[in-house]
Amino acid sequence: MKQIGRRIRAYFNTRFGFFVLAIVLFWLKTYWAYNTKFNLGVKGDMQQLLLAINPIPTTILLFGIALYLSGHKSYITMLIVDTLTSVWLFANILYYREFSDFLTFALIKGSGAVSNNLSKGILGIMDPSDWYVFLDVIVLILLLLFRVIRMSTAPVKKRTAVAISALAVCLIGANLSMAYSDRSGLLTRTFDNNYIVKYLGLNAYTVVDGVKTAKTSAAKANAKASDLDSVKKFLKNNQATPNVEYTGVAKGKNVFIIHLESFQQFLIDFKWQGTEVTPNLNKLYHESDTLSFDNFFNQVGQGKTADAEMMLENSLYGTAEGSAMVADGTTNTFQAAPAILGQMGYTTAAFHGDVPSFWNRDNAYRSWGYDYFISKAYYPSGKGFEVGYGLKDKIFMKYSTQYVEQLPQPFYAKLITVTNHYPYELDKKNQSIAKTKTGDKTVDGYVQTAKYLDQSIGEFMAWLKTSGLEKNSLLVFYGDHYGISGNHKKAIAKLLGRSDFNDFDNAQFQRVPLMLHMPGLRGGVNHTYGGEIDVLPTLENLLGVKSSNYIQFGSDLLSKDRDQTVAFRNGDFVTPTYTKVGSSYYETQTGELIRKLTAEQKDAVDTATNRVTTALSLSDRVLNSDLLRFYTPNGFTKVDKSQYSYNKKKAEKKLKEAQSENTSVMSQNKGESLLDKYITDAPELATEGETQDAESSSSAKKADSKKASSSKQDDK
Ligand code: GP9
Ligand code: MN
Repeated sequence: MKQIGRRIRAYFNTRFGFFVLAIVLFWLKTYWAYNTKFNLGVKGDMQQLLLAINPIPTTILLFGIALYLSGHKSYITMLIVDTLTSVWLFANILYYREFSDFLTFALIKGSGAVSNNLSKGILGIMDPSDWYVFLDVIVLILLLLFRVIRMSTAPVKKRTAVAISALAVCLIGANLSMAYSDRSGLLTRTFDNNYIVKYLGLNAYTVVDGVKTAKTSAAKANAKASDLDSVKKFLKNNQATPNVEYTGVAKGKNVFIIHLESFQQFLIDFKWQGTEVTPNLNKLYHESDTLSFDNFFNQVGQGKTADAEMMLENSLYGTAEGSAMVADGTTNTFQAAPAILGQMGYTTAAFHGDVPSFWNRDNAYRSWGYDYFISKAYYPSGKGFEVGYGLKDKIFMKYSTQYVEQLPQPFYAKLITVTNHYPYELDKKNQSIAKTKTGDKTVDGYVQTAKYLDQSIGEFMAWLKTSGLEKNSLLVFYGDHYGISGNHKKAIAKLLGRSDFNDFDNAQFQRVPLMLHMPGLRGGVNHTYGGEIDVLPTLENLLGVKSSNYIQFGSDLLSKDRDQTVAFRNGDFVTPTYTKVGSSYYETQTGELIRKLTAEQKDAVDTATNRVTTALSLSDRVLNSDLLRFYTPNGFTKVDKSQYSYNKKKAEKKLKEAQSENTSVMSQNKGESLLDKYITDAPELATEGETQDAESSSSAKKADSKKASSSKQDDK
């Protein structure tokens, strides 16, 4: 026994032995921190495995630097690297506790929000066990100080050091490919910092973030005010006059933006086995006080939901590189809908039953001027409450109203649903229509989740009536992007009862609903061609806001002189006459492929192409170079991000205080909540007592999410 002990000690007395010990300790403590200090949403065995092993490659690489040095210097370097990486871990633990997200260079560099909020409450948010992350460093120092381990001066061969670094690089590669097999597009789509940490580890995340920041800040540093001139000129030349008949008709009304996840236009009035899939939305679509658009297209790129949000609330396109909410949401200057309306006296709130870090919403929403961001932690949790990316829509809608009713009116509230998201999974109890029978697994569950979403909207609308809110609210419903991608042409053809489905059809299939509903609104189905970029100017006109004051790329959909070229993010387009897909052109009305363009046709498609590419590249320039910082619209005050915090306790306190204004639904109901008037058939809520407070049920949450499917790659 003694001999074994002596051997181990002798091993640790070598430099290589000490190196191994330092790595093992660092690995263990990081894994402990992952599991106890963060909520990374690990699902399935593969993710568990990756979480366990992902600290190893980068730790070997970083600590391995010390092996290139000789004698004491080597040990000291190892300890310095260990300390620095531990400080980084510690800082992230503190930041995460407040923001449920990881620190970014952009935050550290640019925004006052971190320093402001962190330094203020640093002691309050610190937990004594946070300090355990320094234990390994202390243990190593003590072992050396008390000579339990002696520093070895015997050199480590250069060859060995190089081999160790090479091994680390190979391991990083292996880690990355395993991560990609579970989550395609992990680095290109950069959904969520939590994902990168979960799959690749905190240190790898830091490098990814550093590279991203370096790339974006170079473009921003070189930009100047005059770069906006071409943008302003383009917008001026392409401006459409808003429709005066609608100007200000919704002035002062509450605004609800209802984000219908992955909801396509073809679902409207669609029947499966003789039953309407979405009767509630169909009803809204046809109501005389709903303005519905049947040639309205989604225009998202890689950023999908994030692109839709960017267009809807800023009238700027998502960038070619992916989610601009992620790349620019933290640091850029924006003049977004919440800020515009907030400065007109509106209370603004976004609602989403997922973690706030997804698509960097937590930071982007601050830059957009949202007063409140009601995310996952604000909602109750319980067995079966979640599926896929978050809270099930019926539960989400119901519990959103307990905050909606507290918002001082008028308010602007955006509710982002999520159950109708790929891979369209829903438990038996919540299914109320049979799967379609195309034989394509990705496609066949779509009607089930769409129906579920529709029912949640029906329940929500009923509550709006009960609470009296419907009378003084304008509701904007929109589908964010396709649910069934062009990779499923055969199944789509079957679903639509057609013999074939080609690229042209797929371009037309990008239609999503847009419905504006308000009692007294002069409605009807409008056939203008437009897209998500046009929603904000349309809304602004209804609310009596002058869009021409802002840098916005869309135009009022009700305008009589608007250009109806709808740009897709890849440069393709649809106009009422022509559709461009890649290098092919089609007649939009007949779907006929144009084999040889006439001179007139060539002229028309060239004009459209030019318009589309110019708009996209100018919009990209605005975001990539942060050009809005050089322009403050008349009467608009630049958003001060540091003023916003989405901490649950703070938000609830602020809401409570706001009740004295007597303008919220709840205060007008003598301070009584109207939540119990909300009628839902959500089976999860059927037995009282199952509902628990969000924070007290993390174990239930973990158990639940473990059960959930491990593969949630987006359908590309
Ligand atoms: C996640 C949700 C999904 O919070 O909004 O985003 P998507 O995958 O549709 O872009
Ligand atoms: Mn989406």
